[in-house]
Amino acid sequence: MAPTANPLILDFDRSVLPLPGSESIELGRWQEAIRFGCPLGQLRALGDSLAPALVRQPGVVFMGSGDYHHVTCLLLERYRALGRPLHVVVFDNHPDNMRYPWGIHCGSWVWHASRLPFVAQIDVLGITSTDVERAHGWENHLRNLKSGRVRYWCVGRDLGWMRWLGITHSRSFASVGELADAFGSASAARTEPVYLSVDKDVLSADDAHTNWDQGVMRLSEMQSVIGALRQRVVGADVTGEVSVYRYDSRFKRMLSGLDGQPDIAEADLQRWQAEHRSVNLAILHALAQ
Ligand SMILES: [Mn+2]
Repeated sequence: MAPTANPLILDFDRSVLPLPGSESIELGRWQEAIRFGCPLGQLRALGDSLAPALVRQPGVVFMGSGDYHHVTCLLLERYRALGRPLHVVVFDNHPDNMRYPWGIHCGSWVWHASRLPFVAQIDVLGITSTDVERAHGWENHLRNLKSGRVRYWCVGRDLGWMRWLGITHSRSFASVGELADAFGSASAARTEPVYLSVDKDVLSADDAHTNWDQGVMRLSEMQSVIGALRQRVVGADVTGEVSVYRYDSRFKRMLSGLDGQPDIAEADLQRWQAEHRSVNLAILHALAQ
């Protein structure tokens, strides 16, 4: 199983500290083009340049900031050749299934992934963002929610508007514990290979700091859900590190400025990146046990 091979760091933003046995690919020159979002052609160009490095089926792929979460779509392509339907399990505080008219971005990649013919279902676990509530409802892609190909697993959100539209597969729970129990029973009988994608913004600030709207899941809760899926996992990636970047492009500054990311002091940055390294080790441990 590939996830037990050595970790691979796609080093766009110098935020991922080295892990045992990790290899790193320097991608700083791609940062401006790929970070936050890009035209699909640009993502394909990155895919072409990474192809030789991905042939050897690396272990867990670490990509840095959640601003690179759309790179998951490239990594998923490798499982087309499996010839079996893939179950994609995402940990994220946001649905990442939003409308975005300028190509693909970190908040819309789930929609793109749900259109891949070999992806059977995408479960997004741990959402506490109000992106899923009525005021933002129209910003979500609805067809994949209605078909159940994409399912939101939220905590403390009001999904009443979805029922009204006939979306029944997405649910909200009072706690992560209840969510994990329900997801556990829903997936217990499944046998498809799983691709796991973790955005650490799903975690509570007690476990890891992000410079971004973060969730309430505890690391131990995430580890036990991952542990239950472990036997089926054929590939995985992790984002959600803290990193700072100022775009050359005014357009990207405007779009990402809308997301209100605050500045971070250098001392905090180093401390938080070390904290993220322990979380990365915990995720590798949960997959390897
Ligand atoms: Mn994400």
